[in-house]
Parts: sequence; structure tokens; C-alpha cells
Amino acid sequence: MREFIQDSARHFLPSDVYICNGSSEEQKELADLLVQNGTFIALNQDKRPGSFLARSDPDDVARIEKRTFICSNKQEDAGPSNNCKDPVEMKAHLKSLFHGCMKGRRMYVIPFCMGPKDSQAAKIGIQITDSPYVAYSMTIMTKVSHEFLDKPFIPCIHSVGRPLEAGEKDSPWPCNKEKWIVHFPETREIWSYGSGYGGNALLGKKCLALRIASVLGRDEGWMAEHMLILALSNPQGVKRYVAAAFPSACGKTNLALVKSCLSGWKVECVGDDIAWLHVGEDGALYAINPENGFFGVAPGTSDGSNPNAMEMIKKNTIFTNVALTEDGDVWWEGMTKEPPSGTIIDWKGNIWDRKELAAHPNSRFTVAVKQCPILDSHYDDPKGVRIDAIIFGGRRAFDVPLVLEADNWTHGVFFGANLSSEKTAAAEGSVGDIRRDPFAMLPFCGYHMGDYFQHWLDMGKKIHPNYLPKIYQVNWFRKSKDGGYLWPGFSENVRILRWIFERIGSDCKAISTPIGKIPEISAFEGLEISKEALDELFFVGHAAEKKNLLDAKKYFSTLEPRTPMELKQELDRLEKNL
Ligand code: OXD
Ligand code: MN
Repeated sequence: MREFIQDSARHFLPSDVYICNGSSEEQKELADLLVQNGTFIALNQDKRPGSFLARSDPDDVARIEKRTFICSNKQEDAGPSNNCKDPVEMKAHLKSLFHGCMKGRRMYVIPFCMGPKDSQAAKIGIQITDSPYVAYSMTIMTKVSHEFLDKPFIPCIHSVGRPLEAGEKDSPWPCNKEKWIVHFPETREIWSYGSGYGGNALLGKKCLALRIASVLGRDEGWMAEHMLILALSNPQGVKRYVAAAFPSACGKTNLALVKSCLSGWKVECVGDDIAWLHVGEDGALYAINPENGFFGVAPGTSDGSNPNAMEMIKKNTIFTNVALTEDGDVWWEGMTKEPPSGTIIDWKGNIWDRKELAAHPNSRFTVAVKQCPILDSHYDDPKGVRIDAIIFGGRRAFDVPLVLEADNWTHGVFFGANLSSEKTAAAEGSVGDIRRDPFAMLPFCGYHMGDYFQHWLDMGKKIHPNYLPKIYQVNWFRKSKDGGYLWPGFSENVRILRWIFERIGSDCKAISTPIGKIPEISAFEGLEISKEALDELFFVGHAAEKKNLLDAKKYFSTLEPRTPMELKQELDRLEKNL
């Protein structure tokens, strides 16, 4: 640890070094500094106590998948879905790029823990960064303490890539046009350069807890997944935990914090983005949330769509790239039907013309889990929570039914492997195109996707058959021919969770289709929805399914020779069913 810190300082040449301890005094000092630098604007303390607005550089607003690299010793181990470069050459390149990159800035050393700190499943990282915004965010998103300094750790190196000459004026959001988000899976190292934003810069999240952790999981026999974890309790007080994978910005935070529409049924939250799944001593599958905070998408979040999130972000929250109202509060599209009156400053810092978007579509709130009003009492349980069902969901306007149950674990893995979704603003690129996003892990899997599928199949064999979670696929986003959503979504999604809950107990029937099982009509009793809408929501079109099958075949062939045999057999089974 000492060597790592000293080497970093010697090489990156910061003006000084500070080791974070995660205390509230330290948070306050960081916030004061950020306000002084102009990175933070303090919000109206009566309306949002302890909260700040940050505006990023307009070119530093999302994860950049094109600039994200998995540098495996053998290129084929990274697989076709990852950018890969030779690790020795990449390390040499980064070393020269990072030389002197922190000149004129303080180097923060952040010892952090992902997961309940007394859990065998937790992992320690040490992040080096020259960004106080990142340091502050890390104290929310992870557990930061000096007690993690003398443990084995994953080194995470970050710089905004903008050294300052003596007397040079800093910008509120320093960054560099050239960006590198680099992972070394064999040596378990992370280097990130040029961006100060979210998943590019808070290295505990996507870089450690997904990309590197997925490799650790493969090697150590567990799974790191892009999944929320929630608890659902029935009116009798029986509680079951569910993990659900959705691509970025497809409603994971809304589902994780959902307010139940069904009387007596209660949802509580363990996490909204990442789950680490281990087989426990009893042979069941247990999940921990490695994170300590939420980094949620702001637009669309409202008292109607997500009242729990709105409650959670009333104080002690960083808002990044949302709009600023005249009374010193925040606003984004979808928060209220009409924007507030008075002058609004948009996410770029200009007076809003009320034509362009006031908030960036990937604008975010950063807030500690402790502020979640429906936080589950086991959220920090070192053992984790027992998972009874796994859900894969995507955003698909056509062809994909509201919910499907897999016939068994292998069939469920087939669901995950074929997950696809319309692109969102969480990553750079065109919004709306459908892309395959297996297990919602396309941008986050640190190794070959074919091996990852095999790992899922192998994990199914490690779980005791009595405890094998049932697997589901959902699509809240199907549209009718006239373009409206067929399903009300949000709190009504709890109806689907209830069906899943009841299926686990096996005291509830399902209807078989060639592609999976669907609920009987009774699951929707009490909901105002037309028979036609339900028929459309569950319509399984033969031609569309044939096309999906062909697409799946084509996709699986791109993973050869690492496509698992069992998944190819699922293709044959589906073909026969169709
Ligand atoms: C996220 C993402 O920030 O998936 O969670 O992009
Ligand atoms: Mn995510």
C-alpha cells in the first residue's frame, strides 16, 4: 500500500497527497473546496440541505464504451465484446500518459470497501485520484476508512488528465479530450484517464464491482452482476428476495425503490445497480450489494414515477448535469409536468430557452443508501440475502412479452444470453437502436462472453436444486400500434413481482408457450387494463420468434469456439417448440 501510494506520487507529481478517511468533517471540507473551485453550486439549504449541483464539461457526460479496454494477456480472453490491447504496451502507454498528470493538484488516496465490511464477499480497493469531486462521490458510493489501508486491495488509478501550471486558472470540471478507461484482468488493476464522470471515474462501481469483479467471480466461483436487489413481502409477512438485471437507464432504480400498488405487499430495497452472488453453505444463492450509494438517472424521476427516490434525494445529494431553478433548487424533465416558473439555468449553465433539454438525459443524483426510505434491514448483512428469483429485463417496443418464466436454469441462462434492449443515454452513442446486451453486462463483463455464459451454467450446478432461483424475463416497454405503452409500469410492476413470488411457492398456475411460461389472466385482477392490451402484451408472434431464433444463432456463432453446448441445445429446443 505504502509503495503504491509513494510510487503514484513520485510518478504523477501532485502538489500534495491526502489520504481520505471518510469522516463527515472530511466530506464537509471537500464540499467547501468544491464550492470554492466552482465545481459545486450549493443548492438552497432550506429546500435541499447538504446538496450541491455540479455541471460537467459538455463532452464528459456518460460512460465511453469506445474508450474502455480490457487488456487481457491473450486477446481472445477479452472476447469480441471488449476492446483489448496488449497489457504490456498499454501499461507503458499509460505510464507515459500519467507522468506528471497531477501537477498543480492534490492527490487523494481513497481506501474503500465494496460490500458489508465484515463480509467474506467484500473487496477492498484503493483509488488514487486528482479530482475532489470524485473523492467526495466515493465517500458516498463506497465505505471509505483508514481501516482498509492495511488489507490486500485492488489498485484503482484515476486522473482527470489536466495538470496545472503554476498560476494557471483551473476550470470547474477539468478533464481531457483523450480518455482511457483501462482494466488489467490478470493483475486486477484499473487505470482511468481524462474523464471525471460517473462510471468512468468512480472506479469502485463499474470498473471494480463489475469488470474486475466478474473476472474474480469466474476464478473464485461467484458472480458479479449488473442487478438490483429487492425484497418483496406478502401480507402474511413472508419475504423473498429478487435480483434483476436491466441495461443502463432502463428503470432499475425505479424498480428497486418501487412503491407497491398492492395492499399488504411491501417492497424493500437492498441495492439498485450491482449484485455480487455467492453460493452459501446451505447451497442457496446469496446476494450482497457492494455499493454504499445510488448513482441514479435523474430525468423521469418524479413523485409519480418514484416517490421513494424523491424522498431519498431531499438532502445530502450531489446532482450532476440537472437544471437549476430560480429559487436555488434542481429540476429535470419529467420531475413535474410543467417546468417551474422563473429563470431556469440548463445543465450547460445557460439560461434555458425552454426548447432544448434543461437537464442532460444522463444527468444523475448521487446519494448514500442510508437515505433510502425503504432500505431493507438486511442490506448490509455480511452473509447477504437469499435470492429466490432472477429477472432479466430490457426496453423493447415490439415483440417481447411482458413476462416469461424460464423452464429451468439453463433456459433462464438462455434468456439472459439473448437479452437485448433499445440504447439509452447512459453510454455515448445513438439512443433507440436495439442492441444485444447479454445479462445487461455487455459493457461490464471483464472477459469473453462465451466463458461468462458457461460460468452462469456452471453456477447453476453449484446451487442446491431445492434453492435454484427461478428465472424470468420482463419487458415493461412494449408499445401498441398507435405508439402508446401497453403496460402502466412503475408501481403496477409489483403485480408481476407478486406473480413471481407466488410462482416460487408453486401455488400459482402458469400457461406454457413455445418460449416460456406466462401468467393466467387472474394475475391482473383489479387492474384497469383492456383484454386487448393484455393480449397484445403477451402476443408471441411466430415470425418474430423465428427471427429472434435466427439472430440468436448468428450471435452465438460470433462467440465460437466458446459458445456453451447447453445454449446451442436451447436453440434446438426453441426451434422445435416454434
Ligand atoms: C450506471 C450505468 O451508471 O449502468 O449504473 O451506466
Ligand atoms: Mn448500471
